Amino acid sequence: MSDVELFSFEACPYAQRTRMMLIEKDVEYALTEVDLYNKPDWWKELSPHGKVPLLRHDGGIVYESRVINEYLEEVFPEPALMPADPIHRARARIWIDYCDTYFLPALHNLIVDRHDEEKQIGNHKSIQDKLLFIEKEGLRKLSDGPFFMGSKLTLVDLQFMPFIERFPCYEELWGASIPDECIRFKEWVKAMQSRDSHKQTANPFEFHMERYSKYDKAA
Ligand SMILES: N[C@@H](CCC(=O)N[C@@H](CS)C(=O)NCC(=O)O)C(=O)O
Repeated sequence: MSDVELFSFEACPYAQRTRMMLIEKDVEYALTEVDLYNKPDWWKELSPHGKVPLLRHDGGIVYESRVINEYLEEVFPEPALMPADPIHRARARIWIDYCDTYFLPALHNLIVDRHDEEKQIGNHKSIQDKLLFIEKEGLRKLSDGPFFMGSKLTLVDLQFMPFIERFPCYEELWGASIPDECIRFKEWVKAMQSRDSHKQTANPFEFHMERYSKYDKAA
């Protein structure tokens, strides 16, 4: 039996990517919660940059959620969570990258500019444009769904889902919205919400609101 330990934080969407991955792969693992507000000394020694998630497997350390999930895909190949043929694998990587390089920074700007009404108008448009790009260039062209790459869930779906779970807070607090044309996107959300990996790792709207509301109270 392999020895897998995940260092995580309940509210962290990046760590949730990896918790979902381990559930999808049906890998047994030990979960260690790290108090990020009061980092213990052992954590500072273990983690090079202090961020969760961090995976320890057979004595080796891996960090960065995307790299951890790719590593888990290699060491636990079944069920496969990447497409088999190279062109589809490349496309999956393009969308995994799109999430972190384009989509997440757009969401993050909503928090950064929360006190600037003018900038928020641009931020709302930017998020809508990105969701439409995901809908038209991603979901509709890649497959018939319900997942990004087809009938089977892949790492692409895990990359996005924790942030979409939190999207209602971005709507409620900072005025983001999903365009009506994002039909496939909404079907994708439903398909993801029905996965055990999501059900077992998701937190309710109120849980996320409590955390995100703190930004609004801060200067
Ligand atoms: N790029 C990283 C981001 C991880 C990250 O930002 N984790 C946050 C919690 S959601 C964290 O550990 N923050 C603690 C810190 O920055 O000191 C990944 O994908 O794993």
